[in-house]
Amino acid sequence: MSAIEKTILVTGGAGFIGNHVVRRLVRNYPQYKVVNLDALTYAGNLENVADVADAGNYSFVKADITDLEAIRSVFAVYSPDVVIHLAAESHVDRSIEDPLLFVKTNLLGTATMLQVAKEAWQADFSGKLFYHVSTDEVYGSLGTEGFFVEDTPYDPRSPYSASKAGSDHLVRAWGHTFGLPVVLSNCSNNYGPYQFPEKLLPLFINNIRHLKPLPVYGKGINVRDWLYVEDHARAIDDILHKGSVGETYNIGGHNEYRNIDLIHLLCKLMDKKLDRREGTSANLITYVTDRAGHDMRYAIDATKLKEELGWTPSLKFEEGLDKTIDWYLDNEDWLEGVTSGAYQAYYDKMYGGN
Ligand code: NAD
Ligand code: TDX
Repeated sequence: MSAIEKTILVTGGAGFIGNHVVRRLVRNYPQYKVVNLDALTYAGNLENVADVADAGNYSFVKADITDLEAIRSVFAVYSPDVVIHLAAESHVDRSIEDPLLFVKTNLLGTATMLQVAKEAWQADFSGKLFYHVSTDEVYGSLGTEGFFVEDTPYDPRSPYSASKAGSDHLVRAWGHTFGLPVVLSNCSNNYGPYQFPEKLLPLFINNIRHLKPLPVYGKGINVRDWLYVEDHARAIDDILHKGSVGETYNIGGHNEYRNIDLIHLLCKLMDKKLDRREGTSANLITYVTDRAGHDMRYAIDATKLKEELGWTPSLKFEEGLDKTIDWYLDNEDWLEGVTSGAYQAYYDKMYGGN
């Protein structure tokens, strides 16, 4: 194995996006040591990173980002040069059920990570970087026109997006006040393998598999801008290596769908793949009460990332969706594993057991 050039601490590396970031760094950069720090909440699963668990340049540490002493010890043991901070509570519906958990994890957790990084690095900030991974939801909700750019004013509207917006402000404050080298990115909706089946696509794929109702919120006319998760991980890699300290980069695929159109496309593809009569999956569509405060439209303008760092999405949506459906159908054990136990109680509470 080559000598270690730097140590990268990834928080939330056992979650959906984190596992793709960890896998990419471990495989593409043998000269980096990658430390995956995760509390393994319901959303974190070590199976997501099982294929890199034995790599010589990888370690896992179970710790909670809100636990100051635990994070101090992780820094003392591993002396990271870079933090890529993904750990968060990430599901909007859960933030409506339990907002204080989101405030704790996303605000206190981020402040704790920032403070410990500052303590550890302040003697010499050169070569150090705190990279904060955030969301387009901080910008609020769009009408039919326009896109979010990096200086769109913040207007978060759910406890989730407000806690992420607050965490972005904390990161900039540590950068401005203490000189901590920070960089941020705000990405649109991700989809792909290993996403917890509380989010739209894996939930609906799983329900179609089991011929269960597909709960469409409101009229299904809300618009999301979808990006394949590996394209997000590649953007994070580009920003880590080529981005400028103090900057923010928006990441998105210019790939907007109304929920109901996306769901019909999914239903059509799944009927074919499961060899079912056309219309079988669409018959499962059930309109349910809308999400409280449901943002109407998100759409990212990623021109800065394209022009400054040369990043563009690699996959067309139809291709990404096809790969994604195949992955969930080929990984039934994973789906069964994460939907056993507490998942059923969550599902019954949210969707009344349908
Ligand atoms: P996820 O919910 O799948 O994973 C979150 C991970 O963080 C889990 O592994 C969980 O165990 C861990 N975690 C939670 N609380 C923790 C704590 N207190 N201490 C340590 N670890 C903890 O989320 P995701 O979809 O992978 O999102 C990752 C990041 O990207 C989040 O910050 C999210 O806001 C952001 N983001 C997500 C999307 C998306 O579409 N999923 C889009 C843009 C930005
Ligand atoms: O059962 C459902 N029915 C439904 O109609 C679910 C779970 C969702 N929806 C709708 C709500 C949204 O308009 O589908 C859309 C997508 O919903 P989610 O998958 O919950 O994603 P969203 O709320 O858009 O947020 C996601 O993208 C931004 C991630 O969960 C966030 O972590 C990320 O920051």
